[in-house]
Amino acid sequence: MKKFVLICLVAVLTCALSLCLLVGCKDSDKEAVLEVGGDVQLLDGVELDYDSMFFDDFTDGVSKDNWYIGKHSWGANGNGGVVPQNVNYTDDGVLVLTGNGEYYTSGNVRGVGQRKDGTLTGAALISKFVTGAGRYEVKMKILPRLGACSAFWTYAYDSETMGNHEIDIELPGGKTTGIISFQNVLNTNYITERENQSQDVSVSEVTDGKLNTLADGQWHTYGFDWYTVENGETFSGETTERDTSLGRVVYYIDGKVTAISDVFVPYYQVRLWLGVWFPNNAGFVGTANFETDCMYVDWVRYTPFKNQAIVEYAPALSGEMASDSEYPSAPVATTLVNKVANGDFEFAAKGATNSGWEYNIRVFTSEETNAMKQKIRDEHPDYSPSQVNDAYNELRKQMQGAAPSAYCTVSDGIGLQYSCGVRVTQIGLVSQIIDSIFEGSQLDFSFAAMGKGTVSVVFLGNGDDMVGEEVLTVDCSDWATFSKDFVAPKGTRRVEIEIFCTGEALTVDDVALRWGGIQ
Ligand SMILES: [Ca+2]
Repeated sequence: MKKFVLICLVAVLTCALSLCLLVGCKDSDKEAVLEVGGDVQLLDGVELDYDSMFFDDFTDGVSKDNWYIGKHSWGANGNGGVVPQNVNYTDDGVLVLTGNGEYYTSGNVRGVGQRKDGTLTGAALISKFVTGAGRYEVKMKILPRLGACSAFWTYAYDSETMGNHEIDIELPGGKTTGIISFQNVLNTNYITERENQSQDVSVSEVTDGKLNTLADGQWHTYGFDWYTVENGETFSGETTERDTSLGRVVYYIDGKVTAISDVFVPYYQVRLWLGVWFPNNAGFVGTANFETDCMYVDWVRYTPFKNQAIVEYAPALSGEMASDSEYPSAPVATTLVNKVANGDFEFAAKGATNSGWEYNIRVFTSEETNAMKQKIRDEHPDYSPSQVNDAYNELRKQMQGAAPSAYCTVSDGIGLQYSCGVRVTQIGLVSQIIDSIFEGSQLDFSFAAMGKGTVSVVFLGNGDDMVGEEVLTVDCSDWATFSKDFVAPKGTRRVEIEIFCTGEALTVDDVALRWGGIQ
């Protein structure tokens, strides 16, 4: 018996020892392997050139020495371009890049592309210096709405060779699955417009579920390491022709590798770009169904690699740039972004129609049905039950056949202090959908109202299934302010604000859903 125990013990120890050796071996292997989901690290033999590092934390605003501010447009489908008015900074050194979506109506910003009304206008900085192989990093909060492309990229175009030397980190991703969301990021490198590799990466997959959405209102560091040559490869930088499999681009978020590309790696000097723009292409980044939101940048860093050849090139500027007087001259204060488009209803005074609000007719509640039938019975005591039903059905048909404008009015003079507001009567339903609000989002909902009804935030999940609801009840004869803080429940992917009347009328103004991100 003792002998048997001893044999077992020896066997267990031997197994444990060999397991340790195996694991140890694997661990040391892993340190040398650069893989998707692993930690970012430099390729063997490559060193960072700290002496030539560029770093900007925007503490003194936007440096005229370092950056151009874009004032032009690009993109096949037309937009308002990128404009200097959308570039700002805070007194604690955060660059604020504003994007105005389809529901922008305030009219102070004018577009410089096909759109002139301020809709689909973004913001971009373009480096005055040129860069090459090296480590590129940006600490930012992306603009968390669909339709706006938050991006960090390098770019040079050579019309003689049709060379398009470009490396992109773009959000939101999802174009390969058709589900555009901030759960994906796009990592793309090009050497010509057609020769590119685009990787549409699920952030959750590469972080083992630690990070599920990048629309979380938190700082993340996005970066890529651009190698023009790897071990065993040679490239002198003196020719514009080369093997398309040379070099490597390693993309990462918060130090975790999201994608690696070893084809179509650029090899020209480029400019560094940073910004938010509107591709106006639903299949690429979704539709910009919002009014205004922001991308925030804490800092940008470029650290060249030592001994990595590059084709020397001075990339032409691809459009007009802001004049010195158009640079932001004083810091701005930032507040939590109001996710509601045109919550003050003042667009009505300007004659705008594409405001984000929708006007519909809702179904009757059972209480309303009962009350209507009772009224018919009271007015016609001689009616049989089927005659009451017929009369009710006729009335319902009439009411539901009307135009929504019979029950939903947006106009001047009915809002707070005689401003513009919205009034809902009978079976009117005023609503607005707000995308990219995920579970755990901290929300502060508020509005002013008068009359009788409800104003709700409905939480929608996959397939727009309702996963929760916050209902605020209004019953007052004069204007009052209503507010409530809450956290988006599990499964939330977007929300809908719904305004119902439950009495004579409900008038609402200054609707705000302020988003504090996911804590
Ligand atoms: Ca108003």
